[in-house]
Amino acid sequence: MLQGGVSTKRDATLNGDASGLYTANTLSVASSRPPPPRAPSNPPALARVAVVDDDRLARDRVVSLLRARGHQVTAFESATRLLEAYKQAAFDLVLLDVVMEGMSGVEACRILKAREEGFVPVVLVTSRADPDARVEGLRIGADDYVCKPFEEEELLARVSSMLRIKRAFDQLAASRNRMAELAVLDDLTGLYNVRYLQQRFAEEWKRAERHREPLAIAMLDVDHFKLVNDQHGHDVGDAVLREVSTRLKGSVRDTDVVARYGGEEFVVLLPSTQLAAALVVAERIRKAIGSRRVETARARLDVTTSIGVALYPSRGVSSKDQLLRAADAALYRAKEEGRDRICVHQEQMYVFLPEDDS
Ligand code: GH3
Ligand code: MG
Ligand code: MG
Repeated sequence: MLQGGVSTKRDATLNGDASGLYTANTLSVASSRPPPPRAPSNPPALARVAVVDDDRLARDRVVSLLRARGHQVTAFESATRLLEAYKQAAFDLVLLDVVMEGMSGVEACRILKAREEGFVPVVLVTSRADPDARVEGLRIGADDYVCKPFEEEELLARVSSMLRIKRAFDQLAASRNRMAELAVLDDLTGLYNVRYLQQRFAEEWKRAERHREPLAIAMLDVDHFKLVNDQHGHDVGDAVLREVSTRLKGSVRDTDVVARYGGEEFVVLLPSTQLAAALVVAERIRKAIGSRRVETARARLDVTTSIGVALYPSRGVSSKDQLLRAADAALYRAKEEGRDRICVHQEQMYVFLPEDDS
C-alpha cells in the first residue's frame, strides 16, 4: 500500500538506497481542455453608436442620419442615462452634446475616458464655438468635436474618421494580445514554454508556501525518442511530439500548467494537488500517450513515457528548485527501472513493482 491510499497491484519493496523514490505502472482515464484562445475585438464596419442629446429634435436628426448610413444607433436623453447603459452595452463611438440638463457632456466624457476598457472615441457636439470650450473638451480627453449647427456631411465624415481610428486601435490591441500569447507558447507543440513555466512555477510555489497548500509536479520524458528520429526522420519526430502534447494536455485540468521543458521533456504543475491525486493524473497521462499508437504521415508508432512525480510539502523539499530536482531524480529513476512507468519522490522510499497491466 502506498502513501495517500493508492493501492499496489502486486508488492511494494523497500528501496534501501534512501533515494526517496518509488515507481508505479498502473492505470486510469479522463480528459480536459486546453486554455481557450482570446478572441480579437474588431468592431464591425457598421458601428454601434451612442447619441446623447437632451434636445429631442437635435437628437433625432443625428440618429436618423447615422441610421440611414446603416449604423446601429442608441439614443440617450441625458449623460446619466448613457453612463447607466454604458456598463452593459459596448459602443464603438459616443456622440455627446456638451450643454445638457444635469450632467454636462464634458463631465460625462471625463468619466468615460477615466475607464480603461480599450479605446472608445468620444465626439463632443457643441454649440459653444469659442476656442476655450473646444480646448477644454479636447484637454479632458474628447477625441474630436463638431460645432452646432453642423453640416451633415461634416458630421458623417468625422464619424467615419473616428471609426477608422477605432478599428485600427482594436486591430493593434488584438495583435498585441496575440503576440503576448505567442511569447509564452512553444512553437512546435503550442504548450507553454520554459519561460512561462518558470514564471508560473515561482507564483505557484509562493502560493503553496503562503497558504500551506500542496503543489505537485510531474516531469515527463519520451522513451527512446532518439530512435524515432533516427528510424523515421525528424519530421515524424516532430509529429510525435505534437501528438504527445495533445494527449498530455487532454489528460489534465484547465488549472494545471503543461509546458514543454525542452526537447522531448515536459513538465506539468499540479496546484493544490496531493500525492494520491498527482499519481492518478500521472497515470492518466502515461496511459493516454502509451495506450494508443501515434499515427504520423509515414509511420504508426508505439510511444511510451517515463514520469517523475514530486510533491511539496515533503521531506527534503523546501525550495522550488528542490521540488524540480526531486521530480527530475524521480524521472531518472523511472528510466533506470525500465521506462514506461511513474516514479515518485517521497520520504518513505518505496520502489513499487506493479503487475503487468497489458
Ligand atoms: P530516453 O528513453 O533515455 O529518454 O532516450 P531518448 O532517446 O529519448 O533520449 P535522448 O536524450 O538520447 O534523445 C532525445 C532526442 O530528442 C534527441 C534529440 O535529437 C531529440 N529531439 C529534441 N528536440 C526535438 C525536436 O524538437 N524535434 C525532434 N524531432 N526531435 C527532438
Ligand atoms: Mg527521452
Ligand atoms: Mg530527454
